Amino acid sequence: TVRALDSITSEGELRRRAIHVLLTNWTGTYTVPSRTLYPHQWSWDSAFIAVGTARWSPRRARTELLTLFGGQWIDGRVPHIVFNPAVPPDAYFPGPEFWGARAPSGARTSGIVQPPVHAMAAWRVHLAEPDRAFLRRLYPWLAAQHRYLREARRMSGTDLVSIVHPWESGMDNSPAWDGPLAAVPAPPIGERRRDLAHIVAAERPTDRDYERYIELARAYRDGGYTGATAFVVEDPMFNAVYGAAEADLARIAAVCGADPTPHLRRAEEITQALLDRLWDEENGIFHARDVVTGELLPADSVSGLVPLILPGLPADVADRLIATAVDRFGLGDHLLPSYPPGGPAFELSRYWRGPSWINTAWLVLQGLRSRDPDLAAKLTAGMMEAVATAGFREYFDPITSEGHGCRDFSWSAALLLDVLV
Ligand code: 2M8
Repeated sequence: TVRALDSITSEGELRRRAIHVLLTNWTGTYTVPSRTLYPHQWSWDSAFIAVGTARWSPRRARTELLTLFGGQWIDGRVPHIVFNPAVPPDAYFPGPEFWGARAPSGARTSGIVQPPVHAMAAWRVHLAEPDRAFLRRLYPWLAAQHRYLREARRMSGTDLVSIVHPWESGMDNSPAWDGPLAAVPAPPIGERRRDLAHIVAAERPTDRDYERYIELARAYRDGGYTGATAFVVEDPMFNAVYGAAEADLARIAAVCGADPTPHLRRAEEITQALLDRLWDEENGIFHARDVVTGELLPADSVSGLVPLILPGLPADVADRLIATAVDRFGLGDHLLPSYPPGGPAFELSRYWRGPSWINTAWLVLQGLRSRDPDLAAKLTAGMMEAVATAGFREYFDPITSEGHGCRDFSWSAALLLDVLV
């Protein structure tokens, strides 16, 4: 299948174009996800960007991660946005004035987090060009990031961590959040949305969604960025990434001369807690749990497949997840959608409610490679075909690969570079 691509675009050409996108979006110290829609530094974007950037400039990849951690708070949290002071404050909503937060470095930031893919990224950057001094510098910061999650976010009292805002999941308007969001009040926010200046409304979250996002963020901010909000959820992807990152932290610790065993133990505990609390045996997928009501949330999403990346996931669970990915998400036939095409909430082009995204495909790929190399090759070919057809768009129609969202989107370029190697 990879060969079929020759007729569309050669691998060398794709690589050249991907590097061009990353060069265009590089600011000197980090890479914007998009020049138009997302003009600041985003937390998990930077981790994915570092993975791909390491394939052509390991030095830049190290700078990308070190810059992001320049926005880390005293309590260890890595904010989901580090604002660029050179960008006009109204270029993105909600901007620095809304969040009203500063890191000890002086950087203006948001106050919520995103999936902690950073230790996974740091390890891959090190593999691309071993640099012990880099890992030694980053390791305490990564450890603090994880300590924050462990100490402030184990809100059910188990080994799983909770998110307190849909933006923390990275999958903002996933159908999985429809239930818990319905309970959140939604006062009008006026005309402040900036995203609609760049992208058609049909490809973005709705105004109702935004009203709730702002209400939740306001309440969390007014509580001093601690405690719960009306939205407290244990998400499979967030926790799977957190567990896989602990396993990579163990590798990083070993290189730094620190003790890897606490990280390995935590990776096991997180894996076990995912199985105990989020595995839906009947449906063969992980589902998010609403910590407010205690209920499992019924919507399938690609988030529920990401636990495949956990090294300690039992083989029978992994086999069932792969079967679900094939049967309900069409893995093997087309690029992995964010929500199953046969599901009641499916939308072809609306953001996280159906379209395929390169980052979630890449995460699942990390778990598939050792377990099912043939399917992994098909998924890789699907990723390449999507960008060869549509360019480095933000997301793609899972069936036709038509591109949606912004153009020249950094993680689509970066993760393509990673899989092209
Ligand atoms: C999207 O989220 C931001 C808010 O954080 C937005 O809609 O403005 C999501 O796709 C998120 O996963 C991503 O990190 C961010 C920047 O690419 O955009």
